Amino acid sequence: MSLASGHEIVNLEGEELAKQEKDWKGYTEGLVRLTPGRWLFPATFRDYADKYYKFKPRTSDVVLLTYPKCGTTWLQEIVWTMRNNPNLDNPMAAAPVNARVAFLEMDILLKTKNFNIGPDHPLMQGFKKMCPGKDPKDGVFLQMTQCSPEPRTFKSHLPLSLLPPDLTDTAKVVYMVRNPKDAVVSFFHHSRIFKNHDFSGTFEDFVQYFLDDDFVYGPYWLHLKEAWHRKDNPNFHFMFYEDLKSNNMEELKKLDTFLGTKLSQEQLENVAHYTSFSEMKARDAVLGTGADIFFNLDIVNKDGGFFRQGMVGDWKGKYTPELDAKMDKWIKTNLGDLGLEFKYGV
Ligand code: PPS
Repeated sequence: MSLASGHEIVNLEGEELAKQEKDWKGYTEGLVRLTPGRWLFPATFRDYADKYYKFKPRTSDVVLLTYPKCGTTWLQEIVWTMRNNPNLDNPMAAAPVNARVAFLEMDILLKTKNFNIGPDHPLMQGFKKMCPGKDPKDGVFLQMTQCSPEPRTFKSHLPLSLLPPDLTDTAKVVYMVRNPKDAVVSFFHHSRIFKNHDFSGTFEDFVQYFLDDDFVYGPYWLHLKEAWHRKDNPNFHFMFYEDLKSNNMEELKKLDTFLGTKLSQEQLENVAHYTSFSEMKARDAVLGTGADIFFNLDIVNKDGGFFRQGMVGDWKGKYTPELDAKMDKWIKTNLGDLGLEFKYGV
């Protein structure tokens, strides 16, 4: 079957599927592979792929893109606060960040047997309020993205080749990347705490999936390269998690210029403080009440929740020397002459 984006989509079958099913118990409806690119997604992607590709961006939209675990939630809170709450007096800020900044393709991650979100769940209540009269069967998160009040700020982890082709001609797009060593450590934790992934293998297994470009949302490099090639587009702002961490105010000023928010120094300081790791962790406002349905609480209680470390260089000591050498080789090969450099922490 061909998608509107031009990709061929097939169900993962046989040994390939068996391997995934052994380690990832959350993909209860199977997986699909896209060509070209070898993108891997839960099978639910098939129902939505064309809707994402044909999504109508608006000139007032700001779209936040990252590969998973590269700091989108942080970016969501920063950009929403810059656009809607620079004086920290907007009552809407009390809502979980995911209810203010819609997550375009979250339907593909939640439409699994593990998540029977009832009509009373806060997410469904939020949907009914934001999209009155709409049928959740047509996509809760897709429609929340469409119905978000203007100016819309929304996020996606999809690669640019699966998003509307006119996206960067119409909307403003911010892409943030994080060094792969920290991103993998963060993704490993995420895949264990979130029931929709439910990864049961070891860290070594996990890294191998990453190196083989063989897990959901992969391949990391193609995702990044598609974005890097747009970096000179005036509607495109490319940034690094590590710079946002080490040079926060400077990066906020660059964002302010790009977004045209024209914030004062005091407002920028409000944003910096409100979106710091400690403040966001204290609010723990990713999904809000009812989040326990998404998380494996045994692992959360033992190893921590969504706001884990929020730092650069946490990967150190997590990789065996052999695994680290493999990772270095993989990074060197893939970086090639791209002209992009990562910071790994001291
Ligand atoms: S997701 O689930 O893919 O959308 O995750 P994402 O938000 O992209 O990335 C999660 C990591 O970002 C860290 N984080 C932050 N770091 C610094 N400052 C702030 N304010 C912040 N908020 C979230 C979060 O802790 C995850 O990284 P790790 O390394 O796991 O702590």
